[in-house]
Amino acid sequence: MKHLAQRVASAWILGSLFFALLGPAAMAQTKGPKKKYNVLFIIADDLRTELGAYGVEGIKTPNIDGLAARSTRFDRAYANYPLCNPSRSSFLTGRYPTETKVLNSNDYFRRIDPTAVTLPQYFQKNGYVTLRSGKIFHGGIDDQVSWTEGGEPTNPNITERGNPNFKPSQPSQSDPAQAQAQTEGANIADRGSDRIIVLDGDGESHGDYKAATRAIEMMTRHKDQPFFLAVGFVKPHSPPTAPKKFFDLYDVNKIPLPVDFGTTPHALPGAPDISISPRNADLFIGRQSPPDLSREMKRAYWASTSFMDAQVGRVLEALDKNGLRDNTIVVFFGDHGYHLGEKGKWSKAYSLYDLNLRVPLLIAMPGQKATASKRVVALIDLYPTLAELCGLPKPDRQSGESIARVIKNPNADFDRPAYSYTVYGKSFGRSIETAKWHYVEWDEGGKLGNMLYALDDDPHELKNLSNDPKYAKVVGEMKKILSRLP
Ligand SMILES: [Ca+2]
Repeated sequence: MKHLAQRVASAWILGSLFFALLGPAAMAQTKGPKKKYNVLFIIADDLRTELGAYGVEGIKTPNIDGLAARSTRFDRAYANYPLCNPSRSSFLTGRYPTETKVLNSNDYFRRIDPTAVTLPQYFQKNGYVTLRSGKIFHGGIDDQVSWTEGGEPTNPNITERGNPNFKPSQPSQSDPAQAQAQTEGANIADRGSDRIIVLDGDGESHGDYKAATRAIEMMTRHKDQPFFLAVGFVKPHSPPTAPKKFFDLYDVNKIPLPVDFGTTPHALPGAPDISISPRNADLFIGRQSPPDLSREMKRAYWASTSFMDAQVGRVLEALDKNGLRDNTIVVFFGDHGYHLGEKGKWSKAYSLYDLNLRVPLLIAMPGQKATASKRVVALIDLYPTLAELCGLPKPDRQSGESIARVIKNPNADFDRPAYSYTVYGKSFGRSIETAKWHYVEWDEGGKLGNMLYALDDDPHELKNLSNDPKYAKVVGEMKKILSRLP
């Protein structure tokens, strides 16, 4: 023992001598902490996996595809609720919608849980500058304490549950993305039976263009300190909007319609009626969607997506111009999926079908190569993931799990069902996605129906297997998983 102690002591003396000779600067170089990563957190609104990077033929999304070429692409990433406010409140706090209790477009999560610590707020507590540009939380329900810069007071009218004086939130003057509704009024061209908006030039008048400009300005000004920059684009959320040049990218006759296309929203035979709401909420509202107008509408969604892609490109270009690519983690994703005529539906509300829950998710670590993962992950996993990737302490009260290991190795073990929820009138639906199955229960115990799909064999979810006795055991396993979830 004495011998060992002497050896340790002499090693220590030698070490001290070494650093004394080289001085503190060398010590910092050899042992000091690495420069903290920045986070560039980009959200698109109502964007399903409708991107070139996800194998969709014909759509033009060169900038997001370029990001995918240096990212881990998640092929089975899911929103935890198919609606803006509940989804965003969930992934920004790392809690399931059934835990945040935010289940509509009007509730403010902090009113329900004043102690919530949001993802940007957590970064701020850990020494980051947190910057917001555009729609991150839902319109009118920003969380000002989350942001060092760019936050806005929450509109009290929108957040009071059951308030008889409730008014929809007014577009904000100070935030360009929220003000987009005002600027969009200028160049309306009615194409078909729904409102499709064609902008002039590069779309400089639009909130998404302005949100990118503001993000670039913030990034440039804060490039020397660790930042968490959240940029939220409202496209391709309805109304479909883009400058003319993005419509011109597409020949309307070549826009494909889905295999289960219909002119009115309806569940397929064998699926519960409640699985498709009879009324569209976003596009073709309260009217039929014949094939020619549907092609026109889908083209407009594509144009709108290409316009948003161009704004992502501007922000990524600024990242490079500022020399920040080597120390910035880039995350790009959508807040939930969408129906573009599948099962006759043109919106997102109340659907728990796979395409309505699945979102694009790209995470680019500095210096990594393109890779793709088939692991089932969920948006609530983002919070603990970004904390781990940036070396922050493990955050409290997280219902998701870090997927950092899947980013490093796309085949790493990660076996957690993605759990999604929706309210539908006085009923509700619960969905779980596993490696092999997608299971949905409508109302308590499936009182209003259930659905089971084998996605590898039936990617469009055409054949509900839940009532086939052959799959009774699988249904039993799925019920067991659901029973453990909040
Ligand atoms: Ca949305």
